[in-house]
Amino acid sequence: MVRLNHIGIAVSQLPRITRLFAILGLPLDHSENVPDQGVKTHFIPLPPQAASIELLEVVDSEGAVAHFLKKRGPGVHHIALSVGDGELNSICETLRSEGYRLVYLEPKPGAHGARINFIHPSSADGILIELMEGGSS
Ligand code: CMX
Repeated sequence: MVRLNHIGIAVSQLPRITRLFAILGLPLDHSENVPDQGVKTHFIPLPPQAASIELLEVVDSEGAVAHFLKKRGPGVHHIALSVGDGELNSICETLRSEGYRLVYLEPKPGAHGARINFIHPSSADGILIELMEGGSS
């Protein structure tokens, strides 16, 4: 079963946006470095904790989010969908065989210990879609 996991927002002023969400009753819950992705991720769970808002703070100026911020400025960066355990490889294979462009040849490690890959925005109507398998949230 596929379900929404999080919406990733590229941020340039972390305290400014976390203050806004805190005022709205949505405090930061979990922060984690994901060096492979060039970011520190900060998760704001959404009731009933089925999905999160993920704030993406750049820690690698050569990473994908740094590039996005330079080109487009802060804003919604991607949507993330969780797939069932053991389904990521076959879903990626199906997508490839249907002509969709995936960013990685093989899934990589993401936040919460998940395995991740991305559908390139050029084959998803301008939306970067992260596919996730496993992980603690
Ligand atoms: N959403 C929509 N479009 C995007 C985009 C995004 N997040 N990022 C880039 N694009 C657009 C670019 O603006 C460009 O558009 P134009 O051709 O119209 O100018 C187009 O995609 C192609 O860009 P590109 O030159 O091929 O590649 P980029 O260097 O911009 O990188 C991408 C695009 C998807 C390959 C890169 O962002 C990537 O590798 N993403 C996967 C990793 C990632 O995003 N990690 C951060 C999240 C980590 C996490 O959640 O833990």
